[in-house]
Amino acid sequence: MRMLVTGGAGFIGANFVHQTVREHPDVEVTVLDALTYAGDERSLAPVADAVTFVRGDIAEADVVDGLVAATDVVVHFAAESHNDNSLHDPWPFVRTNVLGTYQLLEAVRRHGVRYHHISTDEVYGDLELDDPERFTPETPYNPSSPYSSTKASSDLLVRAWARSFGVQATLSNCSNNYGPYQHVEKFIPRQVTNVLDGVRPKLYGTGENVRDWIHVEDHNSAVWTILEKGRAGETYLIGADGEKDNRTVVETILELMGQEPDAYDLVTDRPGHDLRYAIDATKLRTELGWEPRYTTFRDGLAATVEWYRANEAWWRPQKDATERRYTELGR
Ligand code: NAD
Ligand code: TDX
Repeated sequence: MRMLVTGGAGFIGANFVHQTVREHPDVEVTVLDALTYAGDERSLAPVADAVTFVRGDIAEADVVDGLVAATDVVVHFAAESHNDNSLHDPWPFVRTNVLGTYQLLEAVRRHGVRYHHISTDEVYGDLELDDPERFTPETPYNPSSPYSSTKASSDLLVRAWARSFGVQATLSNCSNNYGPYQHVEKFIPRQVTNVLDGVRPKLYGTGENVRDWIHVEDHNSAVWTILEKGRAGETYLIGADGEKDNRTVVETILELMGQEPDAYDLVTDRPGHDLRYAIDATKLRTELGWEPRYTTFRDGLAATVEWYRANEAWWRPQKDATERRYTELGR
């Protein structure tokens, strides 16, 4: 099978390519990635001999058409992915997440290619802290930020192309991922690398916001389960029952790194900051038989801390520019 992975030089995409090369050696992988500030070809170095890398933009029809014509399946990870950036400058989010997805959908429609769309639980908006409900595939879309609204827009395009044009598409909406190769702008790597630099972690607002953490390997094993067993036109929610408030996550990082648990600062909150996300993954577990492997957050987090400790050469080039952007935003 020939597989085109968009965004394969980013955090989740690179981990997906590693997992695919390791566990599905019969698959011929081509990565299409624009190498924006968030992409890093070095994340693919351990599998460079096993994959074909193409630097290109998913919003450019010609680039996309040629590659889609030569594949059997597209797994679409490429996106502008950071909420804080989307509040500062939404245009790259509209261009990549909406127009880019449109170009891919038109290409898979023309060439009759199977398509899997990677999305986020943020399309559902947020929950109250004490709400007993979690997100399900039936929860109405209610995105808050430019990032999540462009992801919601792209999901709706996929659903329409599946229904109206018969495109063989599946969708997945996953909760917050953690693990190796995540950009230092994101919450967990930012705090871990701050501590390594002798800087105090920075919690937005009061730190009470809740995210539903899943290890990136579990997200990607779920994507493989959907590729193998999912039904066309269906949406699957991916989550591993990992709800934690941000304060608890920071305290755990501090403790794992030998610091006092209160050695953090509260900083200006993110505008429109979603309070809580929580995924009900019953459909994925019962219909497709998927189970997560990283069920102890503390162990997965400890391994992630060690990865950042051992791989400073990977993250160091991004760190100063990232913190300069945060200083401009007052966070
Ligand atoms: P990331 O920012 O680490 O990586 C995105 C990749 O896409 C980068 O390599 C970048 O160079 C590439 N890219 C951006 N614009 C492009 C364009 N126009 N053409 C080609 N390539 C382009 O993001 P991530 O955290 O790995 O997220 C991957 C996907 O998973 C996204 O679709 C995101 O919405 C989704 N998702 C992420 C999370 C999470 O916790 N990180 C959770 C749920 C869903
Ligand atoms: O320095 C920080 N301090 C802080 O308190 C940063 C960077 C974040 N936060 C908070 C904001 C969120 O409540 O931590 C939480 C996680 O923040 P992010 O890592 O920016 O993730 P989030 O906004 O929840 O979105 C992530 O999960 C869903 C990904 O970035 C998205 O791509 C994905 O769709």
